[in-house]
Amino acid sequence: MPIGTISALEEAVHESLARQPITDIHTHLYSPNMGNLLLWGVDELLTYHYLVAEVMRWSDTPPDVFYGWSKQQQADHIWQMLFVNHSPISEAQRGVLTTLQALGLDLTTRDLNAYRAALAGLTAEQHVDRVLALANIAHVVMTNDPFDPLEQAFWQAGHKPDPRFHPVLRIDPLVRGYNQAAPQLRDQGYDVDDDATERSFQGVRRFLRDWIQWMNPLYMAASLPPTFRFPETSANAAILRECVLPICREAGLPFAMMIGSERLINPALRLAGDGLGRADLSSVAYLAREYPHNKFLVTVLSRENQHELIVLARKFSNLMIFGCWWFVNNPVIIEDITRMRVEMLGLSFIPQHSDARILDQVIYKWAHSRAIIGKVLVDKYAALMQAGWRLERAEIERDVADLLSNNFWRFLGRSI
Ligand code: RAT
Ligand code: ZN
Repeated sequence: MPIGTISALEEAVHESLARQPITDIHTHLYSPNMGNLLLWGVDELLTYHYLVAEVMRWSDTPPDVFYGWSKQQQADHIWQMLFVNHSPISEAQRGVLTTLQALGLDLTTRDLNAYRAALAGLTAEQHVDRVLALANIAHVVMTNDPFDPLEQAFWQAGHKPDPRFHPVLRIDPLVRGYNQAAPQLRDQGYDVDDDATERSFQGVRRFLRDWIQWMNPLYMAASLPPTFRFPETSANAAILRECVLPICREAGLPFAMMIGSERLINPALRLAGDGLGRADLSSVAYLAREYPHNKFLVTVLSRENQHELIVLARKFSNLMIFGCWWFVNNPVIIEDITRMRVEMLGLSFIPQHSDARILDQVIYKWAHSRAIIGKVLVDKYAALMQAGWRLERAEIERDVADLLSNNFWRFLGRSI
């Protein structure tokens, strides 16, 4: 039976979005059997680097003093400054409230110790089950760093992640600062030079092949600066051309480029100290055009690049745009970007990823994004109804499944 009224449409869209299990295609979460790498709980939630940046605007405590405190002291300080002394209305602050509320905690008490106590005693596995159920997430895509000794110990011992958690081979050092990465490659037993020589290419290709075998990743990924250019006469570009692109192609893996992050514009803030810049997307066009047998997943950090990226996706089907990344993951910008994407690409994109660093955050990141995606879809379907198009509920469910899960798996060429 076709949908007849706007309120039936609203119900169908919001219910489809709530019921559709999500594939979260970019997170910083880890399988629970990866030990301390997986962060979760109230103190981690409060010390999220987005909130560290925000607390520094009110606090007289210098960053190095703050970072010298225990995690619990840091969380106490952030709670006091951002939640008690001022109303928590920024997106990252509101996210803490959405999360605590969904976990069943009473926000009227504002009793941080009670919130800590309510989660103490849970195992990581129990908390993973609960949080993924609350957020309705079926698949979590990780960010796995082959230069991290903890990750090396896990993967090289042949361990496998929980089947809901999928690896991604993250290779920033190779394409962002190859010359500094070379000694680390030699430490891992790869015979490479500091510069982009034939010996380096061979060593890096062997490194990538080995890690693909150990991890079995869904894709390879790097965060790139606004100054990223390709082609270019630099070691980074040579490694991309001679190693990353051919190995991605050989292994059938997309290369995810997250473009626009400027590392440590305020180094004292550490992880909270990165900024952004507008990227030159003609390099993305070059890659998509000149490497038609490679696939590219792309997201951009600058608001100013969003429209241009959508235009590129219209031109190249080996380019899949995804998510509203980091500084554009705010309601006003998510809505703007999602509307533009729908209007120019229909349903052929991946609207969101959480970028969660703390397990509990997937609750708020997805609750907030689902509401915005729902609002945009209701508007667009309502316009179809007005034009005389008869919409079936099953068609809405199909479209929502494409957005929240299937477009990703189809692009990878894998079935779930
Ligand atoms: O969003 C973030 O937490 C950033 O710090 C980055 O990790 C970014 O998402 C990235 O993947 O580089
Ligand atoms: Zn990220």
